[in-house]
Parts: sequence; structure tokens; C-alpha cells
Amino acid sequence: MKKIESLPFVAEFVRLCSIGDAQGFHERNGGNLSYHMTADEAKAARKLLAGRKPGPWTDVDPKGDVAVPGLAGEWFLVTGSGKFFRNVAYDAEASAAICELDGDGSHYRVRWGLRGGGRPTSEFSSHLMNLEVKDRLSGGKVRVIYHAHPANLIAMTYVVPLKDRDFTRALWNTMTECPVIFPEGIGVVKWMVPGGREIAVSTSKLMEKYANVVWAHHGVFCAADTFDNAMGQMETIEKAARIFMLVLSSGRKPLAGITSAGYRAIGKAFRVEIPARFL
Ligand code: 2HA
Ligand code: ZN
Repeated sequence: MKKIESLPFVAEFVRLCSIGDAQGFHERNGGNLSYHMTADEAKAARKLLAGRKPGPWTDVDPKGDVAVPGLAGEWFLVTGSGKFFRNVAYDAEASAAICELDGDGSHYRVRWGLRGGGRPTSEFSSHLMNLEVKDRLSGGKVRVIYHAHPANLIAMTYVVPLKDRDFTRALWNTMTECPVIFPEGIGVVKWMVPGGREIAVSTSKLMEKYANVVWAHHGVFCAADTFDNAMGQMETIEKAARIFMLVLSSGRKPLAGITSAGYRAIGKAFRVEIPARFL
């Protein structure tokens, strides 16, 4: 019989986990990934799972204070809490889960995965709240939320003021293609305790404006339409951060980089809108 792992979106999910692991973005159980399944994908999964008893309905957030009514009844593939990205390709059914939301988006139940028990990622609230915002703003196009712990970007959060403008300018200035890949800039969430509602609310507010959000001294959240674009954004941001840290650690005073006029010209050439507040 056909297995869940053979569905194309599951294969792509697994592949992203392996690439992220190879990039060194996921020490131990660091990072998490979610995918908002389409109606057809949920239908295909439901068919393969016919006869399997779903898990019990459980609060989206252990504190019971998170609901995503905009995603009621939807299905998601998500990494498990405490699971290692490295092991997703080796044993997806133990490391990830397909979860279904209830009629008001406050409870989920596991339909597949987490063999041996467990919960979805500790950042499930952030993933769902971000997916809810992006679903509304993109008309259902944006379906992937990827959280990682890339070292150079985290290092930057100790030397660049934790402001959207400072981070956007610092990253854009490292590589000409950055403003093409994230023309809306990048949001920054001040240091907070991870997991749960508070950091999810702050992140999802920034997701109204940005596709990528930095968590100070912690990592990055990327939202994208495809797995390739989610990883592409994460890799671009981390490479830009690496260049920033290389320049800083050279000990030389950096020479002038790209100017505001340069950013305007990039916007025009690549037909992307560069917000005036970043120029
Ligand atoms: O360890 O990345 O933010 C999982 C995480 C929590
Ligand atoms: Zn994290």
C-alpha cells in the first residue's frame, strides 16, 4: 500500500529537513518546520489513513490560550517537539506529524506520525499563527513556515541594534541580491522566552509585513510559498549574516556599501517595491 511518506509534499518536507541539517542550522533538536496542506493533499492523506484511529483532541498550546480560527479544520505536517531534523529522513513517522485542527482552531489531533508519542513542535503556536496571517494575506499561497538557528545571524543579534531598519540595512548591504530576495525587509523580535503565545503574537504581527523574522539571540522564522523558497530565504539571510560578520571580524573599517540610490535602482530593475522607510 502507498505510504504517507510517498506523498510529494511529505518528500519535500523531509528534504528540507536534511538540507537544513547539512547546513548546520539544527543542533540537537533545534528548529522546526510546518506545512499547511492543500485540500487535495489532505484528501489524499485522509484516504491513506482510512481505518487509522486519530489521536485525542489536544490544546494547540499547552496553556490553552491559542486559537487560529482562520485555519479551522485544516491539516498540517509539522516536526515533533524534541525531535532532531537529522532524523526526519531516517524515520519521518517518528519525527514529524500530520495534525488536523478542530472547528474553532484551538485543538489539534494527530492523524499520522509521532510514533512512540510526543507533541508537535514547541513552537506550534508561532507556526499556526504565522500560517494564519500568511494564508489571509497571500490568498492561500504561503504554506511553509521554517524556523532555524543559523549561527552568523544569531551572532549579528549581539552587535546590530534589534530594530527592523538596522537589521534590514545591515543584511541588504552585504549582497546585491538581498533586497531582491527580501524587498520588504526583515522584522526583529526582541529576546523573549520561546514557545507559547507571547512570542507567537509578536512574530505573527511582524509576519503581516515581512516574510522573514529574526528572534534575537535565538534564530529566524521564514514564511514561503514553497519549501525551496523557505530554504532559499534562510540560506540567503544566513549567508548575508556571514558576510556581515566576516567584514566585522576583518578589523578593517568597512568602506561604503550600496547606497539608497542603489537600492532604488535595484527596485526598479527587478520590479520589487523597496519600502521608503528603509532608504
Ligand atoms: O528546539 O527551536 O525554538 C526547538 C526550537 C525552539
Ligand atoms: Zn528555536
